[in-house]
Amino acid sequence: MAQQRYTLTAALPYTNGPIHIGHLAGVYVPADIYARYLRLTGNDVAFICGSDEHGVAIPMKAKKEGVSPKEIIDKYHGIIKKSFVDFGISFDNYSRTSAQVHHKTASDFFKKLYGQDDFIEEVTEQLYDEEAEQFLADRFVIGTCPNCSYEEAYGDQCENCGTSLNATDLINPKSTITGAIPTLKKTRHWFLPLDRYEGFLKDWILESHKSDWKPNVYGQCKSWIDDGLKPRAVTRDLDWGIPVPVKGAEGKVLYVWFDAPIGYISSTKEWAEREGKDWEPYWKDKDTKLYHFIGKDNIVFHCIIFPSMLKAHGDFILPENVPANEFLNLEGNKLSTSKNWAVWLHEYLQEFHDMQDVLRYALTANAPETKDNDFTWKDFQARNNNELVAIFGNFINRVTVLTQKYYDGVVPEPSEFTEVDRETLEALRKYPEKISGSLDRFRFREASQELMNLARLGNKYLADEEPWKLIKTDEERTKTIMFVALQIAVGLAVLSEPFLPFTSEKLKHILSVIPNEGEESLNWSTMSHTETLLPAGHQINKSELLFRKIEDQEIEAQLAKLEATKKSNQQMNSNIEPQKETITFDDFSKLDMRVGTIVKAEKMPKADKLLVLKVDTGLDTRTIVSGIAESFKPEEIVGKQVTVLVNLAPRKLRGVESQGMILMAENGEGKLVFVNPDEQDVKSGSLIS
Ligand code: B3M
Ligand code: ZN
Repeated sequence: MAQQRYTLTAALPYTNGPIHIGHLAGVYVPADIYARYLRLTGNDVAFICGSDEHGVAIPMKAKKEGVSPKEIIDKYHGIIKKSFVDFGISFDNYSRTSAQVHHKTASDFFKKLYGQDDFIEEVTEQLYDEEAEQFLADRFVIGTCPNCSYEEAYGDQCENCGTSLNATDLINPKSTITGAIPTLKKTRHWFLPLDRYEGFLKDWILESHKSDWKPNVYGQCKSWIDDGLKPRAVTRDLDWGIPVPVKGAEGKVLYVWFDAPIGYISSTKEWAEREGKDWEPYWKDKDTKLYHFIGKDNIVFHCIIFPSMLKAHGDFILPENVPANEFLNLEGNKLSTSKNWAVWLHEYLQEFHDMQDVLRYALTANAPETKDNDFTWKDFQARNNNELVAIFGNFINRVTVLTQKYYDGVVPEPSEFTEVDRETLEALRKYPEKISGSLDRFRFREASQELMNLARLGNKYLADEEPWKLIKTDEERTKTIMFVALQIAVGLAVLSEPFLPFTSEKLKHILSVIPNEGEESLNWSTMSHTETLLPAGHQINKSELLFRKIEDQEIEAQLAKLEATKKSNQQMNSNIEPQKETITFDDFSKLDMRVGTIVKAEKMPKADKLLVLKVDTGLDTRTIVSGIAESFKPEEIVGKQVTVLVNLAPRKLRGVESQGMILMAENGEGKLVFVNPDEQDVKSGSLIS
């Protein structure tokens, strides 16, 4: 099969903290499965990543830890890089955007677009913190998202609906440095006029990728393009980042989301340099297939902004696909670095030593491929005990122990195959294609279950044929059964590599099928048309267990750890928000708050957090859009009495006019609760004063 060249990128993790299971599930395990699979099927693959070391998140972390940004990036670059190695994420190169090669590549990229007049250079009013004497961009400011009403949107993006924002778009912005209300101050920036690329994006995404991009990705792109794209500033008033390489830009750096995706190109250059390869075909050859593996909050940058940059630049290819995953939650709550609500990879390995593949498998089998999904420790234990141990491990253990016991580890010579033997071997030969079929469509959950089905095939074959009984009465038949079972064992060794790299390596060693230097290894493609994967007479090594059972108390210990985290968060959350600036009685008397009754509730299409409510305010029945979809199901709040601010100016949210606001509070677990008259049945319209 002619070699196809692939460039696979995985989102560059910010070096402002360690990585957790959500990163693995959303981005890195699917990317690694795909990279390993492409290599196993004879392709030329550049699997590229690196640390994202610019952006406001880094100096914020540095300030919090009382160290320099450089110390922060060096600390977390090392921790993250090691985590990837520990979990077998097989990057061909893992670079970092503080590297000189990246500063040069990103600066040259900017200068090319600047030289082509692709930017709009403009002095505009930007948010400014008079106390901190600093402009407020990106995570230096939070406020209400104009698109979905999420109240902790950042200055450049709302993590709730993914929309890319200008800081001045935020409603009720607040500095995250001092808490101050920002003022406006003039400053010069360079803008990428995304509106100029609307036509190109409509053709490239909405037309040519209508059928092959995942619906969750295509849908987000379509709604942004349909809503109209606006110019986005690609420079910042910051002292941390890549200096803007043009005159008149002193004190300014490239916006992190301008430079970071260019980090994929820099990392490819660094890799090619080290390997004595030419990097250009991986980014410029029209036959190369470029795939970006990311989480859903990065879709706008990888499908709208970076492709527009690549298009403007003109030398580079565009991504063939961006198979973004949705988010993984942990025990029913959003994973959160700041709330320490996470399973950190380095901690996992301390408690589940050498069990990387168990986590890889559990995260893949339950991956948030089309919708947010929940990681529970119970499911983790079940996937391990009921599948990896009881099916995969049990099958391999029986085959290898019996081969040692009956034949001293030598693969027996089969005699006549029965119909069942032939059907079983025929089924085995179909598995490479079955699993390929799922992987080619980025269906990693499905692919992992096909792999487990192959182990089920082996288990069932042995259970039906019962060689341990036949050995006493029919030695020839037993040899044939063990021969067939060993072929399945080799099939598992080869086909499990993308999903369970450590187990695959161990199993290849047990079966003694690790190729000598220069020898062709058993590979995916040859399997489907090879009669014999393990010839009679081949000597296997001694058997060893591939997986161990996870006991209930290990899971209980993990749940107790999370409970303790929840309690400490509640204590922390109990520190009341600082009081807002004082208002006069006149200001207060302008607020018209009533008791309202929710008479209808439904989800807002394509917005994870929004519900559209019909509320009887006693004055009328009106529509109110509320960001509570994550805390309540529509059907559970109809009839509820709520406090409504009825004289708030109407606002359009996702095209729906919202006439008022439901007052909510956040309980100690970070869940939203209604601010309710204490559950008394109060008449709708009653004034709250
Ligand atoms: N550093 C990761 C994030 O948004 C971001 C990805 C960059 S990929 C070029 O969490
Ligand atoms: Zn939003």
